Amino acid sequence: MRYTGLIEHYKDRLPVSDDTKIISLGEGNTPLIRLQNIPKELGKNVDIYIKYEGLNPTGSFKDRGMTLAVTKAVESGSKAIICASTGNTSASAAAYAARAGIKAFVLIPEGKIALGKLAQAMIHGAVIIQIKGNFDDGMRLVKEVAEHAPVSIVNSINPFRLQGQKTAAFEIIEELGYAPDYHCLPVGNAGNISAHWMGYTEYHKEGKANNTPKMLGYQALGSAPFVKGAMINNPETIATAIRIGHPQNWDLAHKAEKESGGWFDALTDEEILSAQKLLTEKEGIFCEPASATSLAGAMRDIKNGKIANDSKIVCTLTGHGLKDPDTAISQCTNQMININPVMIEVKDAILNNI
Ligand code: AN7
Repeated sequence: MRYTGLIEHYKDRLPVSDDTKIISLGEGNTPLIRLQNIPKELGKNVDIYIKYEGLNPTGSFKDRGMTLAVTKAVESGSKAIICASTGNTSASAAAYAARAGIKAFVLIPEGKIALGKLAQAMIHGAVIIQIKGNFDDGMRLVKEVAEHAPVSIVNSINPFRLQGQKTAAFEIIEELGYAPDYHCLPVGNAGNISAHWMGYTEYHKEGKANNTPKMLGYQALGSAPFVKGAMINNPETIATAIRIGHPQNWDLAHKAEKESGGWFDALTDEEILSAQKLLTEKEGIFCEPASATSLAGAMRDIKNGKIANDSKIVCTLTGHGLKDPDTAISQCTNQMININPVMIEVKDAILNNI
């Protein structure tokens, strides 16, 4: 059967009816890739699977929640959506609004969103409101303005976002035939970790999985309110997607941590970037910096024994590497070889480097 997106696929588990007009770009159904080289280097016996959410239509996991949030906004008669964003939500909102024929307003922190995400929001025709402030300022403003203007909020405080995103857990259980022992995610607003926990517990209660994973939430050290146990006012990290100090799903994320027996921890920017590079060089998988936080955390906790030997681990890679070309290029030291267009010089370039 032709795959036509996650609402169609999971419509019995989502708040839609036969009359609902579905706004979809074919999101979901992303690859689960077993790592082949990195686990060997860790010196432990573990199975690590990557859920490659960067292969969603706009290049991030946000599409899972956005398809449902926009579908429901349109169903309720909304002509405009709004969000604050570190980038990916704005790209996804812009694309789904275009698909639905409605308007998208996106509030982004000036100078702090990756180039690919900005290009997406722009080309899809969103109204881009740059603020001299960070994501948390934008989120506060969005909540305020939604009480005074006819717009539907599509940030993860919108419960339909989490309903859509829970389907990633369904896909993992269906593909593996069981739930993993650990599920590692990068955490910003903590919508995704909360949504995954909803998905895992839903399937577990129905006997579709014998177990539930421990949920491990990894943050960037300069932007780690869950690790600190309190909100942070000036979050900083090179992983701009998760440069968030006032997470919007505080209680739900703590519920996921406690009920699953998981934990939060933080990684330095250096650890995050080196995990991103390791994935590209050893496995051929390119994700954006924030996404690599999940693998960076998993690797550290495998090495230090917090993650038990013989475990099955899923790491979500939330966004595609092409989202942030600047950060990718800036950490590469590859020497460019400049030549004249003659065969002998190409041959020399090969023989000198093989
Ligand atoms: C690549 O786009 O918050 O913990 O405004 O883009 O569910 O917030 C992005 C978040 C992880 C964190 N990885 O997910 C936004 C935004 C990537 C992201 C997260 C984001 P949540």
